[in-house]
Amino acid sequence: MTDAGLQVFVGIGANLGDPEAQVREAFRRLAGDVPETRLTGQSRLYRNPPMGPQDQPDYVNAVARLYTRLEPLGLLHALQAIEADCGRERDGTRWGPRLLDLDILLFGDQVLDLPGLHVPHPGLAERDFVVLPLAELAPGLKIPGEGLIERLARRFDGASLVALEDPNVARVGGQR
Ligand code: PH2
Ligand code: MG
Ligand code: MG
Repeated sequence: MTDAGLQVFVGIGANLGDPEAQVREAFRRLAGDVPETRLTGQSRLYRNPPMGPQDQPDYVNAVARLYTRLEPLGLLHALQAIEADCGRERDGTRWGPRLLDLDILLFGDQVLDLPGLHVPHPGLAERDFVVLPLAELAPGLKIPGEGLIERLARRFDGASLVALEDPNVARVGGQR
């Protein structure tokens, strides 16, 4: 790539099959399968209870940092192709269980209202399983309309998130 493109953050979630393996596979595919795009950071993986309907298994969540030269909808379609490849079937159920969910959280500092794509992700600020991994990965990050990630992170005590690896494990671009 001649220029690095825009910094993008993607939320990863899974709660069916082997959720931890699905999330690790998602990182591998984000690193290798998306054109014009580099994976430059990964948060730890966190097991946590479902938001929404409670009659579904716990989730494993994480956040990835990318640099992409794709347009927003081009990246969205690439992420949907990875979801489909990883076995996701869309039945239209809101907040239902899934093998793999990849959500664009932030796209540079853009605010987008496109068909099927709202950025910043509308639920971002209210979700500890998004805010805390994001704060870990990108201290000092500014969220359009919300301010600093640290301000959002202070709302949560992290009690419902269980990290699946210790903080010293080396990962691409993670903050140590
Ligand atoms: N995703 C949902 C619904 N509920 N709960 C947790 N803990 N993590 C998720 O990623 C999640 C959820 C729909 O996208
Ligand atoms: Mg989604
Ligand atoms: Mg989601």
